[in-house]
Amino acid sequence: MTVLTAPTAPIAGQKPGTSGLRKKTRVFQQAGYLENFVQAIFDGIGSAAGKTYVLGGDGRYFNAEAAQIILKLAAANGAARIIVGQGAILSTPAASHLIRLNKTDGGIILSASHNPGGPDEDFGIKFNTPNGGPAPEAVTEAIFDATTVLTAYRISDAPDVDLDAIGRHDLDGMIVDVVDPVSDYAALMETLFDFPAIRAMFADGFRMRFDAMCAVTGPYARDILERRLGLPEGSVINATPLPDFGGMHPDPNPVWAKALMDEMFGGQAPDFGAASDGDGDRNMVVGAGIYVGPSDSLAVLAANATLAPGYAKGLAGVARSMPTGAAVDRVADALGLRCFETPTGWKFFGTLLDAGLATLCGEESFGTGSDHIREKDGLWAVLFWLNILAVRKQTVAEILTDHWARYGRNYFSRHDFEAIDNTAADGMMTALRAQLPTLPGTLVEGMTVASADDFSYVDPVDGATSVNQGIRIRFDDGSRIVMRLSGTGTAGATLRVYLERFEDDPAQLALDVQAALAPIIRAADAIAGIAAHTGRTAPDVIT
Ligand code: VG1
Ligand code: CO
Repeated sequence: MTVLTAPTAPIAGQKPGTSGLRKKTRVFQQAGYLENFVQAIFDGIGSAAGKTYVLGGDGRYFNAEAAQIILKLAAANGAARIIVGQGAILSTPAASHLIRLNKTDGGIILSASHNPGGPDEDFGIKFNTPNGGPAPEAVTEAIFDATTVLTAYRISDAPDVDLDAIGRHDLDGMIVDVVDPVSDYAALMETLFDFPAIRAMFADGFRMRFDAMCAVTGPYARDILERRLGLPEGSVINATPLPDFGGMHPDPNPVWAKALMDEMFGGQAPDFGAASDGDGDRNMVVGAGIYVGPSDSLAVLAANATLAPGYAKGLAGVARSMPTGAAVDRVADALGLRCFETPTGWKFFGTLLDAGLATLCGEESFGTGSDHIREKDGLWAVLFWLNILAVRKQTVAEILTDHWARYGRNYFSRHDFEAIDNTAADGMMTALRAQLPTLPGTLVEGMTVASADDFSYVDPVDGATSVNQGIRIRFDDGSRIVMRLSGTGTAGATLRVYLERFEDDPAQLALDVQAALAPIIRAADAIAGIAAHTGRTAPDVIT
């Protein structure tokens, strides 16, 4: 077997976004596209020589082929060892855990997360650093820079490795360890949560539905919920990962997980429902007849954290992304915890977690996690909720109602306008930025603008600065609008509008969310001219 040096030329646009490089699958399948980017990862981080990496993905179309290509590139670049999930499957949180557990030099995760999969849908690739977390901006920039100067990639012409066979394999002198994707992750969960209490609750007849959306969490949820915790078989549905996610859009929100929502709001609703996304790092939790918004979920976990054995000592601090609702800030205030506000994307939590400044982190986009790994973690959040329910012996509705009565309620919603023409979206954001200096003091929809800025972040640990992270408009009653363009889409631009209003009047805690936010929704259009710039009068997705 020989190592080939294949001449290549830079391919434009290989710039990682919020979470890795995401493109249409057919783009990734173009000759040299994946090869170039992976070679750039190795070049961007110095070299792969002698290194150990974790490799796996969410099982979407092209996952298996891409894994074989990456193994051959790694071998030819001199990597010592790759730890691969069986069948090239690893959820993003499980990959993060394996990187940390095995003290590897990082990992490569194949996923476009919540984006649909298939030949005409999306594919993605992400590099995680030795702490198990998504590469910070300095690293993704170095990788991008490397893509722009490539002249060749190195690849082995060895035959494919049998990734279905657990055990040690050899690829041109590089060790390939194929491991069970679930067991180490499940063992970690057992150290964090009160499994006996959850098992007793299930044995008592507690009913739960978990919708794996034909994505990667099926095997994890089956092993942990059904096998280890005794949830009746069949409670986990859509549990086999499929290359096209069975045609589902594996984004766990009320719109895309509609079947679960219908069941949870129907006559025979289970006590608890949950869903996860393509790569297993997002979660949606639902009680019988009540939906838990992600910003509220983070706050409830923070307020009840000490009920879980892994967090019994209390939290060092909490962190949320800037657009996320501020419900957790109120819990942090009450508990005397530091609360950090970071740009969108899990990579910004890494330094805080590594420095021990934050224990729990969360994003409004159905992501919650902790310092147990360096990614958000869907099943972890579900187990955390189960632990709380098992100890408090209350319903989800009771827990949420109690929470709002105690801390007040941050009504929150995100409106997404998808696949907008790029020029129109950029034009709108430019016009909005130009207004920022003159907005304060103006009256919109009966509210006075208190401040308006473009969020810049200076990492409190390493001083790294990130600018243009989202427009924030704050009103004098504490309400807020945030607007930013997505960094994970693959077609046109996606405008995200985040709307928030705080309420602590006991008579106003159970309003319909969109009704509660109506003036703020109108104000967003009045200020930014969304309809005028984009031609869109209503969002495509409301969460
Ligand atoms: C979105 C979410 C962000 C999340 C990111 C990756 O980014 O808003 O909160 O961290 O996806 O999540 P953007 O730039 O499209 O708003 V995942 O589960 O897609 O890795
Ligand atoms: Co994801």
